[in-house]
Amino acid sequence: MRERPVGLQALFLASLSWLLVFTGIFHTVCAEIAAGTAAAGDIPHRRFEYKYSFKGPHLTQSDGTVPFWVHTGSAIPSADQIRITPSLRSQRGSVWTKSPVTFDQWEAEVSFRVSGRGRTGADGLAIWFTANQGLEGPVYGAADQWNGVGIFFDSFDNDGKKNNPAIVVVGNNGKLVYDHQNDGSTQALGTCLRDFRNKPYPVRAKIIYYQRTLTVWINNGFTPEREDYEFCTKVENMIIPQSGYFGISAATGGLADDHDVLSFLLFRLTEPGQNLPPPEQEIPKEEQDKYQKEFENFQEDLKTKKEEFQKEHPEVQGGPFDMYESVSERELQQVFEGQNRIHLEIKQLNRQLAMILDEQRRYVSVITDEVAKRSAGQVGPSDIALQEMDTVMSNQREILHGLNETTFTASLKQLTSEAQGNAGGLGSYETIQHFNDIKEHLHVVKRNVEHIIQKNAAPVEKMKCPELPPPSACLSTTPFVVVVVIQTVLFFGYVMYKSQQEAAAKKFF
Ligand SMILES: [Ca+2]
Ligand SMILES: [Ca+2]
Repeated sequence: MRERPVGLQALFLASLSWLLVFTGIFHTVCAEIAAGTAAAGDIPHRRFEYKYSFKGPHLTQSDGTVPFWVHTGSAIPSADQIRITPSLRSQRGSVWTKSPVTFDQWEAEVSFRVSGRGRTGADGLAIWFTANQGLEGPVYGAADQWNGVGIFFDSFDNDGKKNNPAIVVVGNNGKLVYDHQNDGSTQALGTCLRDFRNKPYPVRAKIIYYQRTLTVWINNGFTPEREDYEFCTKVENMIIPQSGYFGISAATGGLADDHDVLSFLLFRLTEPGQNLPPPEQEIPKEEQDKYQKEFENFQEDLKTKKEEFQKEHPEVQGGPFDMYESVSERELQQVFEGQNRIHLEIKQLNRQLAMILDEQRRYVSVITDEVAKRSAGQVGPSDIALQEMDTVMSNQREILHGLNETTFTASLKQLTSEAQGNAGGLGSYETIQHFNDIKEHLHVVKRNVEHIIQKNAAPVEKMKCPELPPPSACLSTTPFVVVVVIQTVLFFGYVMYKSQQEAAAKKFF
């Protein structure tokens, strides 16, 4: 009969494995179809281009320049941002990539702050992609008649239509002169109203040029979330130069704002199915030498500063870094050892208390049994014994309760004394005191219990002839009462005898 189920099981397993294989194939096919759908969709490959990017916290080199970028006018790079203009009147500044971008689809993420004390500011900030660097000029600090595209963050309402601050996209083939008086509204390819001034967090703009469409997304600086973008505008069928420079410029006028750029990150976009860009080529020898020199300068500087420090502080051995390290290491070591000691002592304490608690519980359970038996089987004679038992019981309960509390108190006291740096002397003394107290209590309890048992043991023998209750007035019931009393006494005697035997068997003394 066992053969058949095994055969059935094998058949079942075989069909299950085939099912799994088919499911696997089905899933693979589905995944491929899904991938195909995705491939046909719009998710481009994205690669970070460090040569067209900058970001803090080490934005500048020792000579104050930004690697791969040039800056002009009022622009001042520092470690974590580039201040394109300070909030002073009639300032113009800009930063531009040193080399032109040679790929035609990209995504730029720009993080900046426009801040000023006035309710309105001026003039604004512009992000550029142009065939040439517009190093100086009247359009937000950059050259007019540009060839390419400018995304303008226009703070000041020149035409008085109460539609500023606004974001405006203006394309130019190199011939158009910017219509400043109308805030470029006659030339705008796309626009959206956004207040980008004086925001708690940096404002972020994401500008994507992909499949001949320029899209602008804005994070309005109310949250620190990086991906919290809102759609601003979209320009379709937009032609921009094959190769060009990225730039950021800003200008102030009669009113002034600080225009600070925190980061510019550029990503090259490649359509799915197209060949991925070749890996980054070696940095040219000239640049390599320059960065090597930069590194050597930095090391030299560090060495000089170390020597100066040692000259000024000859008492410090092994340099400042070694000293700080050793101090922190020592502290850590001390903390570690202290914690370890506390942990061990608490563990030991817990173990001992658990043992005592265990013993206590045993006492209590034995006494409870005894009391239960007595209250069930005894009539009258050992009320006093019962009372004593109750006293012992309540004592026991108190001790148990006390022990439970002691577990925490002792641990706490131990911890406190350790923390106060008493080296555990006081703590251990108190602990010993506690244990002595507990021991004493236990002895008292033990004596009490012994006393009760002895006291009870004696009456059991004597109680073979207990005092009979006063004869009832009703004669007819007398024989009945006598029988009942004799039975009760016999029963009680038996119970006592049994309990003594049990007690002896348990050997808890
Ligand atoms: Ca304006
Ligand atoms: Ca306006």
